[in-house]
Amino acid sequence: MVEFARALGLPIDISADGYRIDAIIGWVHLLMFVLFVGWGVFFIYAMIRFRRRNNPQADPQGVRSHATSYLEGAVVVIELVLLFALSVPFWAGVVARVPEPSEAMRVRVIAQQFQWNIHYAGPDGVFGRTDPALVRPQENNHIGLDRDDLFGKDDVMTNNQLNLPVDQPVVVELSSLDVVHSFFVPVLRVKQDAVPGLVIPLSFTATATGKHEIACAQLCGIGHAQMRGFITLMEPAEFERWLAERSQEAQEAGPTSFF
Ligand SMILES: [Cu+2]
Repeated sequence: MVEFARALGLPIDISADGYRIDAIIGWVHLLMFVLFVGWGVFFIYAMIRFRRRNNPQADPQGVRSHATSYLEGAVVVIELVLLFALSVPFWAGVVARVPEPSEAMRVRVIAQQFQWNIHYAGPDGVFGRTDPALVRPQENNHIGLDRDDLFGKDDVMTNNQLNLPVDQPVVVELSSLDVVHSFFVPVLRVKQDAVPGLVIPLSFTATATGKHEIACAQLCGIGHAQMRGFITLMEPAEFERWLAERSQEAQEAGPTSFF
């Protein structure tokens, strides 16, 4: 079923759980195709069978067979199977189950008209304090990170570039500075609205290195189409090196320097 879904033109899947989404997409499309063909054939049959030339007199009693009721019943059963055998277990086991802080790497993604702000805790693993009063777009501090905070000194910030390690669970803590956006990475099969005032976690495990696109999947204003970021998946050692280097640069450049 996964292969069937791919044949429909889905992007490559580099997420540990992505195959389950693809299976749902495959089943839904297959069953909708059967329904489409079935109802189409029935429609044509009814037009020919009950054409006016052969039925000059209307039949007030109408259909006597229960075949269509059974068909409707079968459709309901199939939809219940799709919902309770595929979708609900996936939601409960993957989407709603966010790994504990100890078993996953955490990164903050703060959406904004029209860019993705990324905040890494740095080598100490603790996010520095952020304060709306410290937001300085001209200094590239879009999220108000406090560099004087003990935990904030080694933090790393990037714009529109999310670097992550492969083969380990990642939790993205997603929020928004202004309006509703949606964090969409097709190759990871994740899509989640970013809602002002909420921090919404989403998790995935990437299985292959490479550079892919992050799209905003919620019309968020005049620059929505330009709200495009990139995700680069790296070997864990390479990622650790990158993070340490950027953290070092940030600390050497002093408290007013942001990248
Ligand atoms: Cu947006």
